[in-house]
Amino acid sequence: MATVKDFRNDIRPNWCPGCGDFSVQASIQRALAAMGKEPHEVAVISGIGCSGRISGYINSYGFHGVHGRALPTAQGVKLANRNLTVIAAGGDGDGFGIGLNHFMHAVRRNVDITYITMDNQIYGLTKGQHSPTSAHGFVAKTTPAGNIENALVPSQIALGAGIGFLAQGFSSDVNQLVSLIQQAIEYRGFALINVFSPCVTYNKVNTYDFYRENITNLETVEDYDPTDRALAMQTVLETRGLCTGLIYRDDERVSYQDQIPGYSEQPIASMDLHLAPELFANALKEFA
Ligand SMILES: Cc1ncc(C[n+]2csc(CCOP(=O)(O)OP(=O)(O)O)c2C)c(N)n1
Ligand code: SF4
Repeated sequence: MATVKDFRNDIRPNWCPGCGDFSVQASIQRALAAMGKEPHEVAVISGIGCSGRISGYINSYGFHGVHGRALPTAQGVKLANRNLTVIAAGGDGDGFGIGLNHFMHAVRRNVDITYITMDNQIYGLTKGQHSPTSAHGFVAKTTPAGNIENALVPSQIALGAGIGFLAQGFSSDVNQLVSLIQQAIEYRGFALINVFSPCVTYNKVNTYDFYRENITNLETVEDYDPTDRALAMQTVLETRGLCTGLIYRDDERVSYQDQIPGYSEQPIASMDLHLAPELFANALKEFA
């Protein structure tokens, strides 16, 4: 059986020391090993950004794609090979800026994949511009006098769009994140885990201490019921999205692939798609 070590490769992440993304990488590896997965059973598909590099740092199938486009690729991979555990990953800019349209449609469509966003409320890779999740008033290179736009709150958008599984984690709480990733992978449908993952180099406001002081951990809230959608919405509104744990889960929703008429049990990836010579010759004749 694979261990955490088997999900590691020999590529050293070039993230800054202290970057929250290290914990996300370790949590994914721990969750996969704890679930008894093997590296060849997993595909990690990422967008562009510091966080997007994560697909290269996990020993599994991987695809480091185009900025904002991790989700369409990940959904395609899952539909072509339903036996794979598919994890899409990227930053808040990748997922909720340029990729927001794909996010809304992935929620609506409900293909069985897990999406892990590393939300540092800034563009890290391109060296510190404000992002869609940056707070109003936030000072960045692109907003020297303070951000005049309001922040987009991923949890509110996800619930509003009708998501079936929503959780949030924090890079400082690896045990919680490992458990959330396992639950999200087990969930049969589209699952989002938005992780508060500090950028220690460019964001001096949303630091580890900031999150420690401002996050409400729903696991400590008595009587919180993650199956109650109205309560989930009320909670993300009241906390302005600054809450962690399992926020909402709907086990009644049916996944996309479970509704495709005639969807083959055998993945395309393992079908013998070779064309018999006579069929090929006949096909050529049609163009003669
Ligand atoms: C189509 C396109 N537009 C813009 C860029 C430049 N770009 C690369 S990463 C990025 C944003 C990175 O921020 P985020 O997605 O939040 O990830 P982080 O680096 O913070 O992990 C941008 C704007 C690009 N690579 N491709
Ligand atoms: S710039 Fe920020 S997000 Fe990028 S690796 Fe460094 S700490 Fe992480």
